[in-house]
Amino acid sequence: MPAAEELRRRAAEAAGRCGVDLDAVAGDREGTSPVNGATVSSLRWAQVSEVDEAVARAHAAFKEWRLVPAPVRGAVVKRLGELLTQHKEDLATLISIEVGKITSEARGEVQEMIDICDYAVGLSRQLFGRTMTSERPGHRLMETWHPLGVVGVISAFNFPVAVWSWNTAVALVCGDTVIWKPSETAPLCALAANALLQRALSEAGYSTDVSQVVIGGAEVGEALVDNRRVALVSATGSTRMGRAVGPRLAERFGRSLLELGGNNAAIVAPSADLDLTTRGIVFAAAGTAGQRCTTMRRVIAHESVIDSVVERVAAAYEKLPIGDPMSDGTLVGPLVNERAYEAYAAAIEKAQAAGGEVVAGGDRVLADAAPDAFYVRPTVIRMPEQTEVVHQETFAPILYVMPYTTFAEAIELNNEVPQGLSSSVFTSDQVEAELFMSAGGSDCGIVNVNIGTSGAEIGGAFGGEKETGGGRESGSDAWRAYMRRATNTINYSGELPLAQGVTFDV
Ligand code: UN1
Repeated sequence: MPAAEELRRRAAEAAGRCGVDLDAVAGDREGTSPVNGATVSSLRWAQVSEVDEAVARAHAAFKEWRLVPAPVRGAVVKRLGELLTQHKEDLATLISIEVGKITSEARGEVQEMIDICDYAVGLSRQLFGRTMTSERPGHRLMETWHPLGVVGVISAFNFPVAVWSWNTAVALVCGDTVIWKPSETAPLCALAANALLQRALSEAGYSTDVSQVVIGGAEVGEALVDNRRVALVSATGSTRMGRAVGPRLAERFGRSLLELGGNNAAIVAPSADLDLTTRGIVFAAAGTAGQRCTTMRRVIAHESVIDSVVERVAAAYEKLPIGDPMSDGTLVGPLVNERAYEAYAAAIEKAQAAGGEVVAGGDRVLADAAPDAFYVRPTVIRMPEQTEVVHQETFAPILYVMPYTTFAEAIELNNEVPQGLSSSVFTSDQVEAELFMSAGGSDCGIVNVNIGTSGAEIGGAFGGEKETGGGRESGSDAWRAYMRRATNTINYSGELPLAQGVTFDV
């Protein structure tokens, strides 16, 4: 395990290279690394009054930014993409240090940021509205999309920077300004990413108030949610957080974009290619130490293949290297904190009490080498059925495996949980694949065939249904959430015919 001093120094250097002035943001709120429990940052948290000041500045900046032509805004996002490319290693280092991601996945997260910048640059020339046929002669009917306002972004620890970038790159080309409340766990990541964007803004001669970050706890997020000048809050986190945020925004008719819990399953059909299936399951279930919202938490395997699936996955789990996420070859880093470990241990206990059999993992490791960190073995539990604990999202690497007999039953089990983010089917039977993707199939926002539940590309819309919150971010037409639509009717007839055939002659 790296020494505490070493981590602190590497984090400070990486943040400094991205343009963070650590002295200017210093304070007494300590941030620790899940890698070894060491303190890696000491920062000042914002007061609620400072959030309102930031919103006022963002609102003033919006009045200018919304008038900048979208492709010109796109050029700023293009520059952000270049700066992210230059500082990919710095950001990846900060991600590994603050949230414990292995190097390859930390780099992947930064790559996802670069990808969304590319996407948003293209989008900046494609914020299309439609032209509709009018029912009246000599009239044109069309819609125009306009910037919405100040967007609040609340992000979680597990994708400490990518989630911000999906929202921000798109929001910026849409003409919005952004205030970001990052996870308390990853303030340096946030300061570093935002410093790069502020540099891109300054270079192009725009106000840095277009993109601000406020470091703090739940009260900072609440202040964004309650401020009437924040037009949209995009919040990623637990369903519990979403339950608090959604109604508060609705109360003031603010827009919300919620990305909440997942409880993602893969169905493994008798015709599945079991080598590919095993690899798909292991990355989705054990990757990121089970801490993605898209992590695979359930396998629903046909009774004829379940033994073989369990055996293969358990064998692969035996070989997973667990440890320092920044050392070569590690595939499983730490859990984010002690609370996450407690939730992991409690879920395993509950599953066992409900008749579950632990067939791989199930315990903490490296407690001697890193007593203040929480490394666990990814766990596979064979369950007799989909019991209560299986309905819950435990943010840790626990995979429950259940049997099915008919494909219809497998779909029922997939849809039975309260969450609806991601889902997969492993099958070589085209009819099953089509059924799973059909109206009567998976009820999730992401429905995959022969790949796992995690690791979505930015080109598609990302999000899910039911307790996942219904929001969509990233690609496809998700940009519309960040704009307001105006319907325009233009009369060039020289007459004044009324719609619906109404006459009103005076
Ligand atoms: C999350 O865990 O909050 O599909 C997002 C994926 C990533 C995003 C995960 N592209 O796994």
